[in-house]
Amino acid sequence: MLRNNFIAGEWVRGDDGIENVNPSDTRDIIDLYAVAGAKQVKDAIDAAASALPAWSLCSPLKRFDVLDTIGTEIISRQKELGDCLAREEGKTLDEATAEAARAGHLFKFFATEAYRSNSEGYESIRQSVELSVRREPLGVVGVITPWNFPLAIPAWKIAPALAYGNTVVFKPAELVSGSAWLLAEIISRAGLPEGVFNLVMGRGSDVGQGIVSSSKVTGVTFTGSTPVGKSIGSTVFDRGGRVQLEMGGKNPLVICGDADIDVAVDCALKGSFFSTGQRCTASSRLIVEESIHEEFIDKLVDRMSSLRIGDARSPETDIGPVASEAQLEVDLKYLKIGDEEGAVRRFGGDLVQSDKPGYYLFPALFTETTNTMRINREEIFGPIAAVVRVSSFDEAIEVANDAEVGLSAGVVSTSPARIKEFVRRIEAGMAQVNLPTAGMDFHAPFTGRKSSSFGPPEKGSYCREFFTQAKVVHEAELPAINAV
Ligand code: UN1
Repeated sequence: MLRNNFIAGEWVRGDDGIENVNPSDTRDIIDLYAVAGAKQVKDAIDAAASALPAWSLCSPLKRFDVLDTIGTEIISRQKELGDCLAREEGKTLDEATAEAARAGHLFKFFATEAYRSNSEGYESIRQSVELSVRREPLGVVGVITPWNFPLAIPAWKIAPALAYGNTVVFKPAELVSGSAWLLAEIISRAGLPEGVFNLVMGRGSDVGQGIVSSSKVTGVTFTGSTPVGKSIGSTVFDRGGRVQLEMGGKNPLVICGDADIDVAVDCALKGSFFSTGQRCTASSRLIVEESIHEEFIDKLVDRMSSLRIGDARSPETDIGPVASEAQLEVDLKYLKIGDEEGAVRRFGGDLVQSDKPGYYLFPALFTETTNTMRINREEIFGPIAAVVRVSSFDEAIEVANDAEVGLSAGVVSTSPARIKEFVRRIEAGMAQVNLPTAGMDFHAPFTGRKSSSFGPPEKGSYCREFFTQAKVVHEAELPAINAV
């Protein structure tokens, strides 16, 4: 069955269709999804622009109701949504169901934020002048999302966009059209006026480009790779629009000599390999102090050897397949680069034989690596981690900060003083203490430093800075005699 785009309140056929393939079993075609042509992208943007004036003025109660309704339905259908997500993206059923629930809670969080986008008053320094800052919606927002969190990331961009009075043109990654379509279908029945929310599926090179380059799209919020983000950023900047970019990570997990070894191994295992390592918050650099280095590696390899790699929807599976053939090629390329750079392939990295044709790769651990190697500098986005041995805590921080990106960073230690120092000195948007570098609370802001992020943080109340624009109003009191 062809799943259509949603434009101006109608489901419309695409110019073309893309088959969505299950990475756990490539014989399984999930469905056929419409690809929007240039005219449909334009129609969606026009519909969002026409719907903007009324939606931006509608009561916060209406916005609350719509977002809360969406959140409730997502939460009540989390198993079904999680099943679709696991089937098309390859994360395990538990991870996928938890992501669906997270998406529902994000809608509910932003439902309440709809009441908080109000103006603020200040005391003027001048007598008889009133000073206020109004929060007005940004306008038409282009939402461009990646394949690795097909429900949560769209939720944390679409929900605040709507809560703060914007209209939306949503372009999901084509690899995960199934989850995006289900989400859009739920949104389409929640009571939004036509044109407030539009779905256009298809490739970044044309559908994404159409959104990014349209002068009617006031702002673009994007999560994905650093090169694509930078290119979107400069296109939107050149035409005077606003961008919010969440891009790559090369997240360090510092294991101090005083760490609880079981906590350290658990954080590394989950942070590096769960969700098949396909998270921009994954721990890809394990920076380990000398005194604990051997013990940490032995125990991590021990835990890795019992990981079960298999069909994402089988209850026995710990790690699902790589999401696509293209991503598997990237992973294999970096495994080769690591071997050629002289890193020791201590464990894993082999293709896993299965009775199903799927993209199964055993998680890999490199040891004896240096921070200058490409495997420690470039984002791989796969189940591959590298250990860098350091001789002191100071050196650990130096290595952790020696990166072009600064998204998430973790420390495992039992020393309150070291933890404090790590949190103070680490150049990252998010610091995780005795926790994996991935996995953030849904109501907290999400942000990175250096090349990881551009623009105001996502999520939490902080994203209001992106989804609204300030208008500063100085108003003189009229002399009593003239006031009507
Ligand atoms: C998380 O680790 O909780 O694309 C979420 C990503 C991030 C989301 C990570 N933007 O991996």
